[in-house]
Amino acid sequence: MSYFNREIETMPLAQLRALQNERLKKLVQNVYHNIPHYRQVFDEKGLKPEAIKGVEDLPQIPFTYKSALRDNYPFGLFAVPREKAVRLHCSSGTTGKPIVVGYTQNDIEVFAEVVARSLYAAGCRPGMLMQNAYGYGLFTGGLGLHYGAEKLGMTVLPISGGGTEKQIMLMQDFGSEAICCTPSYALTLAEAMKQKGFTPEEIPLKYAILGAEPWTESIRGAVASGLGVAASNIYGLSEIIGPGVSQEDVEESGTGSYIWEDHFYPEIVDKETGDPLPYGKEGVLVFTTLTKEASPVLRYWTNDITSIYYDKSIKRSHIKMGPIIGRADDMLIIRGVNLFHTQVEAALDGIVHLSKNYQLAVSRAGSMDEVEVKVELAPEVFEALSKTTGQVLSHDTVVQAQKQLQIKIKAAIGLSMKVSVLAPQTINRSEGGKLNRILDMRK
Ligand code: DLL
Repeated sequence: MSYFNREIETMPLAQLRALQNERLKKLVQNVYHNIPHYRQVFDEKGLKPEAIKGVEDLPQIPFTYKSALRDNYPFGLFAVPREKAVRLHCSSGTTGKPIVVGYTQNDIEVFAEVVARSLYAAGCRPGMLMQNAYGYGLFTGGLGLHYGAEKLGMTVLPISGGGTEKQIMLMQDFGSEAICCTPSYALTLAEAMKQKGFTPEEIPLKYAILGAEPWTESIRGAVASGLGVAASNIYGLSEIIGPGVSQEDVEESGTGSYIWEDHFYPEIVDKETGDPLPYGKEGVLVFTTLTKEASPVLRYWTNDITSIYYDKSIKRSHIKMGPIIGRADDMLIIRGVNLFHTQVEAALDGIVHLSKNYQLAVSRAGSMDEVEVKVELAPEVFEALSKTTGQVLSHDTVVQAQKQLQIKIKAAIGLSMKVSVLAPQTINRSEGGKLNRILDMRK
């Protein structure tokens, strides 16, 4: 099959709704009869599965929170016997135990299909060489992108995350045309290649498919100029399927990412009341998996904050979502001020000596919350300074950059924060290459 999947991706809205309604009715019957948790949720509300006739009835159904996956660990939310799942993935939970999701053979095919669609939208074509630098393993990124790229007919290099030297060597030797990784790793690669003296024109990459953590237009700019690529956003979460829930079209850059709504039905709801919000309003993103067999979910509360909207001047009929501007559970309240870490990222924009690799360390001194912004120096600045002084962190240039950031943060956000400038690669990355943006030491 070829991707673009014209029949599905340009399906008239009325037809798409009819398809969603059909799928939803089946899904509700399935979860009611096969997952005790959902039967209990429905019974407690006195809600009959037959009452759900289409997507407009979804608000009658209570949300599914991460806690439901945790409480039913490991396989309690499966709609099929564990033996029918051909694969399991895990993602970190709020406690020590991860949350577990299963995939039937058909789920694996749907997963590959939505990722193949996504990669096509990102500019990838059959025959191109894809360097897959997402972590392979329990994380959905590696295998998710892998199967999708194969399905599209690409040549996949399953190099996984890390090992920057080898990434660069194989990229140059093999001529990788596309790379998928986290935005922070794309920046690391760009910095490393610059240090080695490569110009963007000497890098074979054309496309970068970035996701698994929030990022901004300023990061897009840095990756585009550093690697000489067109970078697009891929979004997803384990509880829904993994990467490929939504994807930005490379030719519609900055206008949002298409949600493949024949499989994943989105809603935006108020983060306090749970009430549905109109298109274009920001709130918590909620998903219902319309076709998942092993781990279906109804109204999964992602905690991701964004908006959804139909964009008329575009190639596909599916709804789009904006960038993730924060997490409902990640929003910090610091001395009464609401704070998203992306606001600090925006303040970093234009401070050339600092990289975009940062972390907010939140602590409490007495009753006052304190935020320390830890930010890594740009590698080339670090190197130049080490050569001249050997005393990187007290150098004037560093102090200046530090002050500049402090002043910008105060002006833009209204908070005074301590800024610490660190050597490159000193902030911890977690499994999958993600940089934890918030280190909350108050709890
Ligand atoms: O991160 C799946 C994925 C892999 C997506 C590779 C894209 C590429 P989880 O580990 O379950 O799954 O984490 C899901 O990561 O709820 C968001 O908060 C965040 N996230 C994922 N993609 C994006 C993105 C994978 N493009 C959680 N922009 C989600 C912002 C993202 N946040």
